[in-house]
Amino acid sequence: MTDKYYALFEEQQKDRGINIEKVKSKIKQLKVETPSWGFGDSGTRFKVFEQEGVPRDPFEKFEDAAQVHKFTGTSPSVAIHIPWDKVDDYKALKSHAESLDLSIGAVNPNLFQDNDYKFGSVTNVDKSIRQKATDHLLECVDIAKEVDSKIVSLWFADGTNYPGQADFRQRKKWMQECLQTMYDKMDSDMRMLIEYKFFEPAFYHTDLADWGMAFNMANKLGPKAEVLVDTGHHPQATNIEHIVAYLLDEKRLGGFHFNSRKYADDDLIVAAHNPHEIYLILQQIVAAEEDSDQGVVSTAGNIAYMLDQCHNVEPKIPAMIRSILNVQNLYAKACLVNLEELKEAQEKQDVLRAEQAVREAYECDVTPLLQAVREEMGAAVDPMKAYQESGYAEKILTRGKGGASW
Ligand code: RM4
Ligand code: MN
Ligand code: MN
Repeated sequence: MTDKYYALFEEQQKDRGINIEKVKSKIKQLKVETPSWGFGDSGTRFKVFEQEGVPRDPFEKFEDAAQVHKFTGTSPSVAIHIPWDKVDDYKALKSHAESLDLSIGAVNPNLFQDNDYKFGSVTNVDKSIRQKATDHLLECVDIAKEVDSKIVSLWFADGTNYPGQADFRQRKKWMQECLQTMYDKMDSDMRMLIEYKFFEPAFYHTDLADWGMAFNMANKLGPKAEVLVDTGHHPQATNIEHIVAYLLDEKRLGGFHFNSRKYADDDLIVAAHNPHEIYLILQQIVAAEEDSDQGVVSTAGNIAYMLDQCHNVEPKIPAMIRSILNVQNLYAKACLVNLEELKEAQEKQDVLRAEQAVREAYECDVTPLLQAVREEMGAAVDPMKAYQESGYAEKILTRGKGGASW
C-alpha cells in the first residue's frame, strides 16, 4: 500500500525506531475468537429483547461468525457453550464450521442454569449433584476431543449469598476434586482455562473469586491448567495489566475474555469503555512476546484471545466486528511502544520518559497501518463498511424473531 497516509505513517514510525515490518507481521498473527452466544439473543435480568434475524441454531451462529472473520480476517474460531450449542452430531458442526473457513474453539460447559445447581455445582453439598456437574465437565472434554478443540474453558457461578450459608474450605476441596477428575481425562495437549469472577450471580462469596484462587487451582492441577482473565470480572480500579504480567511470568496466563464494563460484568463491546485499560494489558503482552524472542519463557505466544460479550440492544454481527477491530487497533498501538527506549528509561529510573514511551504509542493513529495490513491479508480495508454493504444483515431477516437465546 503506497497510500500517502501510510507512507507518512511508516516514515514517522521509522523515525521513532520502530520495525514496521515486524509490527505488521505481529498484527497479522493476532487472532481473536468470537463466542457463539454473542450471536444469539441476550438481555439483562429484567428482559431479553428479541432481535430479528438472530440465528436459530448453532449452525446459523457459525454462519454469522463467518461474516465477522470474512471481513476482518482476524476471528477464525468460535467458542461454543454446552448445552446452548448442543447438537446430535458434533462432527457435522465441525465440518459446517470448516466449510465456512472457521474452526471450533473453546468448549464452555454450563453449570449455572440447571435447577440442581441452585446451591452450587462442583461445590454442592450434595454428592450426586457434584457428580452430575463432573459428568458434564467430562462430556465437554469428550466434545472438545470430537471437534479437535484443545481448550475447555471453565466458569463457575458457584457461590453463596449469606455469611454462614456454606463451608468455604469444604467447597474449595470439592471443587478441586471435581476438576482433578476432569483434568485427568484431558489429553496432554489439551488446556483447561479457569476463569474467576468476584461476584454475580452470588452476592456474598464466589468460590473462584479472583486470579489468585484460579492460579492456585491451576497450579495444583498441573501444567494443562491455566488462568483465563475476563476483563469484566474484577472490582473497579483493579490493575488488570499487573495481574496479566504476573500470570505471564508464572506461565499460567491461558486466555482472555475481552469485553468492557462500566459498573459490573456488563459484557459490552470491548474497549467501548476505557480502551486504555485494554491497551495497557496488550502492552504487557507485547513486552513479554518481545522477551520470549530473547529467550525469556512466558505464555505470551500461546494466549487464547476470546470475546465474551452479549449484545442486548445492538445488532450482533457488527458489534462483534467492532470488537475485533477495537482489539486489533489497541494491539497495533501496543506494538508501537519503543521497548528499548522504555527499558532504558526504566533502568535510569526516568519516570517521565518511561511514562511517555508507553503513552506516545497509544496516541498514534494506527488507521493507515491497519488498512495496509488488512489489504495485505486480503481482508476488507474497512470491514464494518464492507459488512454493511454486503446485504447479509438484510438477508438474515427472513429468520424472523425468536432465535437462539439463553
Ligand atoms: C459469565 C462468564 C462466562 C460466560 C458466561 C455466559 O459471566 O463470563 O465466561 O460463559 O458469563
Ligand atoms: Mn467470561
Ligand atoms: Mn462475564
